[in-house]
Amino acid sequence: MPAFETAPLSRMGDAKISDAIRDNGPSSPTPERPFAVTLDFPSGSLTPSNRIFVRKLSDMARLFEDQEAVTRTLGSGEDPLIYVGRYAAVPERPGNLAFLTTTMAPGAVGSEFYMTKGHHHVQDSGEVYLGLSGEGIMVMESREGDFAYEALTPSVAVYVPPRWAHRTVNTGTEPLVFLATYFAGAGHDYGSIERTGFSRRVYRGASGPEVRPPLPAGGAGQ
Ligand code: PAN
Ligand code: ZN
Repeated sequence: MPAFETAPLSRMGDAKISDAIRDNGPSSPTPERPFAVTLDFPSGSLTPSNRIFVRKLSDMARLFEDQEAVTRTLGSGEDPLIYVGRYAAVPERPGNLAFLTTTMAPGAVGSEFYMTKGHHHVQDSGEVYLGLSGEGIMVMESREGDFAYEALTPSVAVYVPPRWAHRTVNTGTEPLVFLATYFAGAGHDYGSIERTGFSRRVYRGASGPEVRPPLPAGGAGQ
């Protein structure tokens, strides 16, 4: 089995991902009036969408456990798309509620399923996720070291309390699509997860997904 599997872009929505940027993209004018967007559940397309961002393997290479598989794949010239995010046009400032969809390809790096980078919010605040399509797991870990996980599937909403880092994992064979909404002034802290990681990862096991700590070198998951 190849270390990486890629999803056809046609199943990831219509984003022009080659032009996509995150966080410094052009913003729509401040919406001072109510507005509505249309969600396409199977792809995560948001119409109209404001900013779009993409994460490829090279954007998050250090986060996967199997660094040999990462190096092998990037060295061969492949750089698989892991996920795409599409924001509604809400300015990221206190008082507003930001919301966006994420569409994650199915696949794995070695035996570790594709996942988001994962983050804390700079200003501790809660967040709600709603599963729209596909099958996934959210792993969450508090600043105090408590760990929890929940299945994220269509029609399931998961609440992330303040002070809990969160990461989403696609455990299925189709794109995982979900909506998230959060305090727009919260900010995203990726650095602490890059440094310390989560205490448990999500692996493709013989009889389904396994949420567990990495095994010692040489064991499964390496
Ligand atoms: C989500 C995430 C999104 C991408 O909207 O930002 O799924 O994951 P990363 O931000 O970890 O790359 C969210 O939790 N926003 O706060
Ligand atoms: Zn978040």
